[in-house]
Amino acid sequence: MFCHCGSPNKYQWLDAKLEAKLAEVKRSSQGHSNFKSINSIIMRFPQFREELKDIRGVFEQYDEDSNGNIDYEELKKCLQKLQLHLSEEEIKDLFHSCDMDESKGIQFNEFIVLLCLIYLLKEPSSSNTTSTMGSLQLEATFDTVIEVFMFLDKSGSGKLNKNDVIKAMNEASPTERSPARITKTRFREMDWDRNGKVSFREFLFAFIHWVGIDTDEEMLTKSP
Ligand SMILES: [Ca+2]
Ligand SMILES: [Ca+2]
Ligand SMILES: [Ca+2]
Repeated sequence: MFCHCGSPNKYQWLDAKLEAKLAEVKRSSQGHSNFKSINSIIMRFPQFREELKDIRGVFEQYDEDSNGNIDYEELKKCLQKLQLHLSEEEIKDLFHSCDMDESKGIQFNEFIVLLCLIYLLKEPSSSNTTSTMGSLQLEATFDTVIEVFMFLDKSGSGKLNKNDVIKAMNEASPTERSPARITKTRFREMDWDRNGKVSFREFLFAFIHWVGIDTDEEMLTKSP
């Protein structure tokens, strides 16, 4: 009761909002995903890696004091610039929910997650000449990441349960079904707070780790 760790309601509004958005995306695309199997996703990892690394430029732009992390004030300015309007409480939640290692603000890998959540939470821009995130390439990358999630979210609920992942793992490759043990391990890797379901946020953290982007990588040269 007095332990805040793994508290299921910690970021309830945020996860609920994201779930609703994802379910909506799934419905509007009628379940269409360009990915037909886990292998087709894995084959794209090198490209994802390059695209996600390009986000570093955006990170540096918002890391005004160049100390290698986005603090709360820097996040506020970032949200202003991207025109995502949230209450003070919501901004705090967003900040802490992306600070997965609970260490001095948002590092690069956490920022990728943060930016993707912002993208999802934002209403689509009313004019189609300007991009909502200031970069069409960035949006295309996030759209593809969301497609990966869509591929895994078989039930279309906006979050993953174990059955979704088992189904996805075995789809289109009946000859080489993943052993249940591996599927379970993958699922546990993603289910950070161990509540039996994988939120989009948890999925993103696991995903960028699989793709090969980690906290301290390339940051080493930055430390004073
Ligand atoms: Ca900073
Ligand atoms: Ca952190
Ligand atoms: Ca979870």
